[in-house]
This record gives sequence, C-alpha cells and structure tokens, in this order.
Amino acid sequence: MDEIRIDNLKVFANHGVLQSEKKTGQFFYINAVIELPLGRAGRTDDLNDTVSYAELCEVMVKEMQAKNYDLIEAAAGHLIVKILSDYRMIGRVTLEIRKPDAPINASFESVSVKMSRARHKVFIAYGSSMSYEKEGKRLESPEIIEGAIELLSQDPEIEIIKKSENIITEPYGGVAENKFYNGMLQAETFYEPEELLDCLHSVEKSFGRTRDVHWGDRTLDLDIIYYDRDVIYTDRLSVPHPDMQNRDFVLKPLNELAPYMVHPVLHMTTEQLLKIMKKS
Ligand code: A4P
Ligand code: MG
Repeated sequence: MDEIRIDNLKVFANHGVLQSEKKTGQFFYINAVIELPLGRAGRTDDLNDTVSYAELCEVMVKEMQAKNYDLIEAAAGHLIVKILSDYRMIGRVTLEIRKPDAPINASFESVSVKMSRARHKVFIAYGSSMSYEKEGKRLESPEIIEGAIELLSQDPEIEIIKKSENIITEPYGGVAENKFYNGMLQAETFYEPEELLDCLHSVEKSFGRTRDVHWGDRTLDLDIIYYDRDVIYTDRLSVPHPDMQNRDFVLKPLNELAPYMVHPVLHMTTEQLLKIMKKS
C-alpha cells in the first residue's frame, strides 16, 4: 500500500497520569504513517484524489488538544479511530507518540508508544431463539436483533455496511428447541479479531445472553464468519467459522450479501458452498 508520512508533528497537550502533567502540559511528537492508494492522485495531480497532509496535521493537533488522557496509548488509539472513520480512503494508520519530557527520574531521550490499526471487512452472523425482558419490556427475537444492530452501529470502531433479511430457521444441532431468527451483517471494523469478539460478547450480554448450554436456545448469538480473508485459529477464535459450510442459516444470508466471496480455506464461493450443502 502507498503511504503518506508525517514526521515529528509537534503538539502541546496535557496528557499524563500525574495531575501536574494535566495542569502544566508538555510537548508531544507524532510520527504518522497513513496507508492509502495514491496511484490515482499520482496520475491526476488532484488533491481530491488523496488526503491532504495539512488537514491530517490539523486533525491530529485538534484531537490531541480536545481531551486530556492519562495514557499516550489512549491518545494514539483515539487519533487512529478518528482518522480511519473520517477518511474512508485510508486503509491503515500507524502512529507513534513520543513524550520527551515524561516525568521519569532517570536519564532518557524520550518514551513512546506505537500503535497500528486497519480497516477490516467482516461478516457477522446473528441468531436469536428466545425473547428477553429488558428494562421492563419483553423483546422478541426480531427486536433483540434490531437492538443489537443499533448498539453495534453506535460503536465508533464498527460501521455496518449491509444487513441481510432475517430468516426463520429450524433449530440445528439437536440441542435447541425453538425456531431461530438468523441473518448476516457485513461490516467494517478497526478492531483486531479478539477485540471484535469481546465487543460482540458485550452486545450479547446486554441482551441477556448466558452461556449454560452449548448449542442451546439463546437470546442472542453473534459469530464472526469472515474477518477479511484471514484464517485465524486461537484458543478463543476460529475464523472462518468452522461449521459455516454445513449451516443453511449462515450460508443463505451470506449468499444474499456476498455470493461470490471465496472461502479462504475451502476455496469456494458462497454460492458453491450453498449448492453443495443443499445436495448433501
Ligand atoms: N468462538 C470461536 N470461534 C468463534 C467465531 N468465529 N465467532 C468461540 C464467535 N465466537 C467464536 O461460543 C463459544 C465460544 O466460541 C465463544 O466464547 C468464542 O470464544 P458460544 O456462542 O459461547 O457457545 P455456543 O453458541 O453454545 O457454541 P458455538 O459452537 O459457538 O455454537 P454456534 O456455532 O454459535 O451454534 N440453529 C439455528 N437454526 N440457528 C442458529 O443460529 N445456533 C446454534 C449455536 C445452534 N443451532 C442453531 C443456531
Ligand atoms: Mg457464538
């Protein structure tokens, strides 16, 4: 990916754990690497085909001075989310914030943090087979799903791009007894995979999700089906979802949103996976 770089942007701001740092302030220095496609601007010589580095500097100075953080990690994280959400052309932002006058009783040149976050394309399957009473009101599955999508859209690190229709499906796996409402979301996120999982768990929790029976009925289930074209296998996460190719309640809504998307392990499109599943 092409890059715009900004080196040692000098900003006076009031970040620090100590009250004295918040009161007096100090200089911070920012190195930014902004990844975006620059080929078009290279040919057209038009500022509209790129992102203005002057504007980026202004945004960073303004955001650094708008709020006082304890940690430069928080300042960097906040700046990255701001830049990625405001400029859709930008695919990744890497920021280093240096603090040469940190209150440390030792000799050093500066301390710094470096953080990098990117825009990721994800597909999230949702399912609900039980109602839930929230703030004195009984929510049926379609309302739970609507509420969950609303909560996800309020997250500054998630943008919902498309939603499939809700479909009503028979319980799968021989444990759950109720019919399910299922569907799929296509979204963009700046979260890393396990951060996204934590976010989905917290949304599930706010609609009363408990985890007592494996594959049992549930108020809300949010599963990561695809995370870019990555193959992820950790203690907490398997992506692509390992059983997706056997589930019509996953493949049908996915086929509505992304029929030609190729499964990174099985090397088949959603359409092909659905055809094979129907035959077996
Ligand atoms: N986990 C691993 N990979 C993922 C992923 N890609 N996305 C881990 C989300 N979570 C993932 O899941 C257990 C753990 O799986 C999570 O804590 C996470 O770390 P869970 O949702 O807590 O437990 P579960 O739902 O009982 O197990 P599992 O295997 O996730 O079940 P599924 O696959 O979610 O299936 N029938 C119909 N018609 N429609 C349904 O939606 N859903 C299920 C549950 C059963 N039958 C169904 C439906
Ligand atoms: Mg789940």
